[in-house]
Amino acid sequence: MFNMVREKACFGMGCFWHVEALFGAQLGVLTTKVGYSGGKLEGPTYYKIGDHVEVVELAYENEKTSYEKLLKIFWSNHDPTSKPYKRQYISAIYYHTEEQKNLAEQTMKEQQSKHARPIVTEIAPAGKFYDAEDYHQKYQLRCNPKLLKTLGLNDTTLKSSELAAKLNGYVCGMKTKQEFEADSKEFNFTDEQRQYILAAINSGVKAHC
Ligand code: MHO
Repeated sequence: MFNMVREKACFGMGCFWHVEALFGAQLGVLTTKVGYSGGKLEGPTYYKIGDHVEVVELAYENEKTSYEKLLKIFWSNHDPTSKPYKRQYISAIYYHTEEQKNLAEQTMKEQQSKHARPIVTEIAPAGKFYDAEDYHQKYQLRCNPKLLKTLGLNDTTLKSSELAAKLNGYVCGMKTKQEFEADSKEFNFTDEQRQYILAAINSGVKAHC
């Protein structure tokens, strides 16, 4: 049996709540976690983040997506030329392999022609990743306590669950109803869960930061 290749990726694109939802909704992205990386301070927290950056760390399946595809999503969903008022919110790619590094640098060069100002994305090797506090994980999905309960998700499983990553994307409006229907073939939602998710999609509520 062919073993699925699981790879890691790490991106900073400003406030990590909606970034987690954006990537979680993508086909081939298995799990997502928000956290702090890119700095030297040991044990950063949201209120003592030091020189770290808000990032999302994801595990993806190379059969169904690719680093190139993830980079496309990265570049087209934020402004990589903007210099935020805090390092915490910078545009960043923390790579795990030489191949990721090369693709990050190459696509950054290609993207430059789309911008009048220089791209300021920090591209650096992935250092230690510190999980953010539980209340930041799957931030939007957490606002649906009833759904969490029917799915049996708690603080621990919210970080590791593939279903939670997808749902967090759906309830943030990162996918259309049609896309949800197509994706849901992979998951056995109960009718109640389906109704809840569809209601969230129909409400048109988008992720906020
Ligand atoms: N909405 C927050 C940012 C939250 S974030 C996880 C704010 O504007 O302060 O950084």
